[in-house]
Amino acid sequence: MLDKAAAKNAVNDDIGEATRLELYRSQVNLRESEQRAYDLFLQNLVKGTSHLSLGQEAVAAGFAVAMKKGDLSFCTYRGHAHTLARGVPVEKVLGELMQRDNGLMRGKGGSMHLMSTEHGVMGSYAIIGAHLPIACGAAWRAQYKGDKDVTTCFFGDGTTNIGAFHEALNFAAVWKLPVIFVCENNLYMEYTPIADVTAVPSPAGDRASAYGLEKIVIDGNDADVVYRTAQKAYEKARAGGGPSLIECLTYRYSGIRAPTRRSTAPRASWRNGKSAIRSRSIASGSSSSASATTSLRRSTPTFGAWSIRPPRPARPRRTHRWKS
Ligand SMILES: Cc1ncc(C[n+]2csc(CCOP(=O)(O)OP(=O)(O)O)c2C)c(N)n1
Ligand SMILES: [Mg+2]
Repeated sequence: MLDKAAAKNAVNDDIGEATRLELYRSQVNLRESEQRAYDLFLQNLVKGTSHLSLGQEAVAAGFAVAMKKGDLSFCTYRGHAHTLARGVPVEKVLGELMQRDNGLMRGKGGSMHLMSTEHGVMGSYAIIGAHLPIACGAAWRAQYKGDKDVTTCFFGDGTTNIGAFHEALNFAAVWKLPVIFVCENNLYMEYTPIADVTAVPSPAGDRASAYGLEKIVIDGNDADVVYRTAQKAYEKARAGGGPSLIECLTYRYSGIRAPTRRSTAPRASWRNGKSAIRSRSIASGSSSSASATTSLRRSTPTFGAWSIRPPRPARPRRTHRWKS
């Protein structure tokens, strides 16, 4: 039989129940918001394209919970989760995807251009690698002015073979900038397995030593691990210890963009992003994941087509056909 008291002591260590619940809530919020974006896309209510990060929630939640107010974050075209995790309301993000006036950019930017300076969200960048040098600039400003904020820059594994990645890391290391580079390694860059086009097994981690940085490769699907790693990196950066490069191993359930799907083969080896949180919070006897989910649903705003769930198509639309 499960000894709840023992489990509580073992689990609620440095993280504690309140933070663990925050991590869990954030992941549920991200998962459900992205699922909603997917549904709206299938209803043809999202214009243009939409890059989802279903399955990668633990990275966004773990870092955002570890950040302080005033910290800055930069992300790619796959930026819904990173924007929501910083506290931007879901109706603003989905409104933007639907080109509504209530959207974050009043409907003028769309999925790939989410930004909210008020929340420290410094933009989503569609050009691979373009935002890494810009993140260095933000961190340089903090260093120059003696501000204590830290900048976080999220990017994919494919970005590690782009020149700007290496230039930014070198620059950040030379100047000891308060910037954290976070590589979300989901195994693929568009349709290409990253291992087929990269000289080293860990696309970010194995490059760290070239810039005098520690190799950090973590389970990016475990929010506890992400949160602890992020906290350490933020403490180091705030103390003037310079940049960190963190590779988070994760897996995206959907294709490069809605509504494409991915092969299910590698999926089995990847845990659901929220299962670690759910099992820990139940084992520790803290508020159950079910009640967290229920209260989250209760507080979820409804707007427009929010409650409409269309029937799933039997097969996803094929957007790519390889020539033999
Ligand atoms: C400089 C540049 N080259 C090519 C592209 C086209 N492109 C869009 S997404 C993508 C794949 C990026 O893969 P990764 O960095 O692993 O991020 P993920 O999509 O897996 O999150 C590419 C090549 C681009 N946006 N910018
Ligand atoms: Mg990738």
